[in-house]
Amino acid sequence: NTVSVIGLGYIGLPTAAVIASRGIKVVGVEINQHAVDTINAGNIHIVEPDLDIVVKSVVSTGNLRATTQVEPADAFMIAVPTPFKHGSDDSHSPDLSYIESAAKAIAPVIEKGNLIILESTSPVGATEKLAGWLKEARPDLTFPQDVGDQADIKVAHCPERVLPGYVLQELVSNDRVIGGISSACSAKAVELYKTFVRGECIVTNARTAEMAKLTENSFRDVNIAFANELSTICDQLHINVWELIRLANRHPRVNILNPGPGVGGHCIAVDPWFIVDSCPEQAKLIKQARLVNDGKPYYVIDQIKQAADEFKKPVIACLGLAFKADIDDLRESPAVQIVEQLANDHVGELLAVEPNIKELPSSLSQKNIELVSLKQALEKANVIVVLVDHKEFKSADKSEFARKVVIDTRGIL
Ligand code: SAJ
Repeated sequence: NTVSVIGLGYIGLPTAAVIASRGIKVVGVEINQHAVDTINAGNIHIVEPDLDIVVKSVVSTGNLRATTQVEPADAFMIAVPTPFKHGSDDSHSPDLSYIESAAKAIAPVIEKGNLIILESTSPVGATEKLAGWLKEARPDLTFPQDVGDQADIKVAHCPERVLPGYVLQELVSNDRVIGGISSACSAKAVELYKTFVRGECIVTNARTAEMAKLTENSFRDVNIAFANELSTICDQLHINVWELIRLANRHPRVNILNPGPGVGGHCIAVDPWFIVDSCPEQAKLIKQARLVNDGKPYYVIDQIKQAADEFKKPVIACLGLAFKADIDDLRESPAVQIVEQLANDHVGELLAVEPNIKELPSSLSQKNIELVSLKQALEKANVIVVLVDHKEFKSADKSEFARKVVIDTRGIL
């Protein structure tokens, strides 16, 4: 049996590597030639703990190979991005063009008996669309949306749910929601996932599986928005929000998440919009939560500006640039958004401390932001802004902070 994984990014590559580590032949298809060459040399082009070791080993045994060309396989797993398109009227509609391209790429090589799985987080209805695109390209084959269980081609949605930083563990240990277009599609998908998933494989239909994934991330977004809103209310009322949340969480049925400088990453700030786009009339709370979380960086920027105004020569140290603790991923990071805006507005001298990277991306270094150690930052700065709760900051000697104006968006103090 061979599995073809379409898209070797943050989800596709670990998935391909884990399946290959079970002795299954995996071919990864990726349009980025540099990524293909890197992987075939046994290296990785993304950052994820231990992934390099697994990839090196499965490439050396020949179980994983990357290519830019689609080839026949028994199963195809599509793990391509599903970003959103910004409308002129503040709308955010899902961009399914990568899924469509993947469908058009594999259509010529699919054969009777093949299983096609959509792993990308998708709006409700996307798996049916995928099946439609395949059918359009291959009128010689039968599809489950027309003939149900008897179809030549099986199609299912199985959303990834792994947490960046813990991908290799969670790929294996998490339960999986598997939504086939017919029950035979689900059954065939379960068979494949059972080869590497230790969690439970729970079967539903494709639309419910799509919505389940969007719901998980929206649940988190709404709950973080609640915490972020509390933090601004507490500032108004001169209450320490961290103490407040600690106290409220002593209630057996209350579990408030942590406020922060905003919500980053590639999922939680995106997926709720897919629900809003599908049902704008109904999804009022979900939309409001997005707006609250997207507004939080601007609130923090205002706080920093006010603090800087107290100094003739403000030197602002921003602790953390990553989108969350203990990772080096700076993409879609509210911390980066804040630092960039401060630079654009010439708020003062800007120092950034990010223990997980060796040099600043050019977009930041061009703006005269300087990457320094925590020690240097504490020596030089008069304003300290905690943007990420990295372990290096949590364990730092806090007496050093006492002589500074501190804005602690993560509550590490
Ligand atoms: N954040 C807070 N306060 C909190 C928790 C998180 O401000 O109490 C912020 C983080 O700092 C970060 C953002 O939210 O900026 C998102 O971080 P996260 O750790 O909540 O989630 P992600 O984006 O790394 O991964 C999520 C996970 N989803 C859920 O936990 C429901 C993961 O399981 C998904 O697979 C992933 O999205 C995805 O790919 O969809």
